[in-house]
Amino acid sequence: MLHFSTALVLGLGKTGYSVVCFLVRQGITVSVIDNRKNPPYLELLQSHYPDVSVSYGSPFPVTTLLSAQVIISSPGIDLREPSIQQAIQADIPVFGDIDLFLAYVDPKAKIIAITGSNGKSSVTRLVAEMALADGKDVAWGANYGIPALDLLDKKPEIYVLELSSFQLDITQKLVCDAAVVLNISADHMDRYDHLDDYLQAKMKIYANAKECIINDDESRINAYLAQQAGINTSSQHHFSTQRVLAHGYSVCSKAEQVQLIYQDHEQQHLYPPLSLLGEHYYANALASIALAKTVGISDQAITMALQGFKGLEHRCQWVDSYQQVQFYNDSKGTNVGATLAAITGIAAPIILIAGGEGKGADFSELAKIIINKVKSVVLIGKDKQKIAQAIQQYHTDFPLYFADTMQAAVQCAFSVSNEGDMILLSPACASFDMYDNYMQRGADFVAAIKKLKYASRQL
Ligand code: UMA
Ligand code: ADP
Repeated sequence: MLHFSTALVLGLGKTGYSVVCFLVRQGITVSVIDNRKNPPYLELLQSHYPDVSVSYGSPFPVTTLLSAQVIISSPGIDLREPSIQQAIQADIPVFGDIDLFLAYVDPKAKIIAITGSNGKSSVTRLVAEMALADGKDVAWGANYGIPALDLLDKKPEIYVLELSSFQLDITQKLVCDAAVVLNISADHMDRYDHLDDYLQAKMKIYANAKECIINDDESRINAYLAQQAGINTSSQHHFSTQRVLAHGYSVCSKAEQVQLIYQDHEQQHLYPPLSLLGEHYYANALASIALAKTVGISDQAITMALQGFKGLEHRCQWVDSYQQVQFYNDSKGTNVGATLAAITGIAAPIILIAGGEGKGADFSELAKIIINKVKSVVLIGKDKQKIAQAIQQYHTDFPLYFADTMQAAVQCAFSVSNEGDMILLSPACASFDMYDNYMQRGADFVAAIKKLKYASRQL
């Protein structure tokens, strides 16, 4: 258990506010500092916790940090900031909300931890559905939805936590029952100096996990694990969509139907695949089955959840069709890896709407494969020129269009479409340059499709 009587919280967003609420209830004196003058949870804090002092500082003043007993930092805050580094050098404990969660969670509860570049929320939700189908008390959240500390009140038997690399960066010691790194592709390259630093942050999830679920198809993950002596092989459970594993979770074909299979030398069990678009959902389903089995969820409940899972909104979601053109919303495609998965999963010919805040990404992988299935690209947002340059480097005459709003992008995509085409919003970028979040961006896309249909009815 951590012992302190005062704490300095960095950042007053969702995490910071949940930390304040939790610590005040424990009788700890809390103060908050933010780089923004008007942080998102300021009003709520002032009305519920008027005694908690909030200050503003950009960068965070070293003196404030050095006078703290402990510092609890929000995931969005870059730990490379010099004042934070000075506090760490001065041996002031700097940790995150997940450390607090772990210090206070009932030790009998099972904790499942999920990370990866893509698929975290889908797998978190699917594992939670499996637990629910088994009649278990389950709470899910962290990077997805409810902050971890707010889940403690529910006192469930099982916690399913989606953890971002930022949360893993700041967490000092993550002890959990089962963990997975779903996949690794470049993301948040504005926060990491090298892809290896990002990989290392993600791989921390396995360090103190009782059971490690491993994606055999991911060369970066396997190369990293091969160099580590720390992970006990008897606690490893492998999955692959590329080959049938003699001992593990795989995809197979039975009676001309795709099935998911678990087998070892003693047993074999078949599960139905998810009825969702994209082969990446095979991987998500396999990882979810493996996680669920390690915490004792029954095969029957796993099967029921797989059959009933409809996927999450804004992830490769079919929206509508108009004049034989199909529209897909993949607004949560916020990095190149997710957009590649969407393009692979959706039938050609595709008209792609992409762009936004690129987070320092290299778009060459996207540019290279675009020719295979995509017939034209409509670019929006802050990094539209960067994506255009990447595409033109590989395909000089590729049809590129530019739009300033989602409505204009949808209209443009539709104007160059033919019957049978798929218009896919999968930005490969974050939404913050144009929207509050990816949900707002997806909703704007759906609204733009409605307007397009409505406008033509008015003619
Ligand atoms: N802030 C600073 N300085 C900074 C950055 C932020 O002062 O350099 C302040 C902001 O002014 C704001 C507060 O910190 O007041 C925001 O903190 P935050 O950026 O850590 O965000 P939270 O609102 O606490 O939300 C975080 C996650 N956000 C990030 O990691 C960026 C949420 O994930 C998560 O749901 C929430 O904690 C609860 O656990 C969102 C996200 O975009 C969905 N995550 C990234 C992703 O999925 O790719 C990692
Ligand atoms: P995350 O929480 O990691 O962002 P989500 O489940 O919200 O993951 O999905 C985000 C995006 O990644 C969506 O575009 C989705 O279609 C795509 N995606 C989901 N699972 C995978 C996967 N296993 N591999 C690649 N892309 C994926």
